[in-house]
Amino acid sequence: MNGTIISSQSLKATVVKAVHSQEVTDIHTHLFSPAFGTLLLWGIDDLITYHYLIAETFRKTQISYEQYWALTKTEQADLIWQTLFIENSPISEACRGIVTTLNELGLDVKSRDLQSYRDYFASMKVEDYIDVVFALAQVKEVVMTNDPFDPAERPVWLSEMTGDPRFHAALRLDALLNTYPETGCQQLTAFGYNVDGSLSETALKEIRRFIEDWIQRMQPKYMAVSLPPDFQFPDDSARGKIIQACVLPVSREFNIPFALMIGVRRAVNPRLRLAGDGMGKADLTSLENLLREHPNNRFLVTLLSRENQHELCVLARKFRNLMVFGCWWFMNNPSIIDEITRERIELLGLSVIPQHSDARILDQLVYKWKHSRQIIADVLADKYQDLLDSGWGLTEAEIERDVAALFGGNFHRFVDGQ
Ligand code: RAT
Ligand code: ZN
Repeated sequence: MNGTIISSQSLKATVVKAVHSQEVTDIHTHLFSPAFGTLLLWGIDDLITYHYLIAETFRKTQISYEQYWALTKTEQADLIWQTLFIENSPISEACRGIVTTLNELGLDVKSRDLQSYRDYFASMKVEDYIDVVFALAQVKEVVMTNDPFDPAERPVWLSEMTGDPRFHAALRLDALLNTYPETGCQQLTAFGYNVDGSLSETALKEIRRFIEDWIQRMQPKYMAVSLPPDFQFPDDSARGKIIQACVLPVSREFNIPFALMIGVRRAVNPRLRLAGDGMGKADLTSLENLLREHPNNRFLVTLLSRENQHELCVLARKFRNLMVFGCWWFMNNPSIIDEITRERIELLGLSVIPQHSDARILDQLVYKWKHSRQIIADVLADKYQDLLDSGWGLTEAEIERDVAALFGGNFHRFVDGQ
């Protein structure tokens, strides 16, 4: 063996150091590069009005939905701050995240002085602030969520924008796959594609052309869709047909994986807007069919239901064209991250992408990665300790190699074939 073998006494510190110093590739966020202007959210008022906190505020105030949505963003942030941070202790994961972030930025969280936080952000230029956040969070690069149907985003892609190379694209296909009959067909027609509601051969060819055009334009790391728990495949619906005849062949031809995010029930409470989505347990037979019938396609998968996580690990043992990633949304809480990270590592070893941030607001990278790193380090330290207890020897370089795979290497190998 090359290198000094680590003792049990120094194991934890070695793992913590490796996990905290390894720069991460964040494979799913809702962040944007500065070229997208106001689509890039950052700063205290965006942090406080995160939709996770909006949902929690309604549980603690009497304000009506209508009254809340009529407030300005600053007024909304004032209400949330007063409700969740002043009148109650901010112990939920989303609230704690704000405290961690402000603290890491060097602000005095004991003062609870919202105005002083606002003053700090008012003095920042976003380009500089990106560097501050990436450095604090030890994030090397992020993957955005890019919707070619979004009227705010489209013009930026259609213009000669020059992006920040740390922000990669992901071609999000929800509008194509989930609402084709209702709106997608009409929108594609307006964009100049010769499609129809009955998905004729011509329409399918045109949809392939649409996807190819956007692949060329965005150079995405992967294509992605969020799906309801009752997602079926194969299936005679518009979604099933478009996946079969368009997404899968284009994914193979361009060598771009397809990410499936399964388990969301949109607008369970529409009055909560973005905060109103729910979840459900999925039937993973559909995913199994996809993986078996399409061995030459690669799939990135994350699931919203805790009850599905074990099944997903077993599926990944059967199909190497499946890469399990992240603790998505309602899974992104310490107790569940701890549980499913252990489960994944026990069943799949180091062949997973344990986490993504799902950050919608730039600053969230700081807390989401800090909190997750703590848990991932705990899990790894336990697993390495078990090995040492069995007489195995480990070096610091081996631990660093393993952490590098989890925090970016596995993604790049899966996506870029590196
Ligand atoms: O986590 C979230 O913020 C959700 O609202 C969704 O954006 C989800 O992550 C998604 O990508 O659909
Ligand atoms: Zn997301």
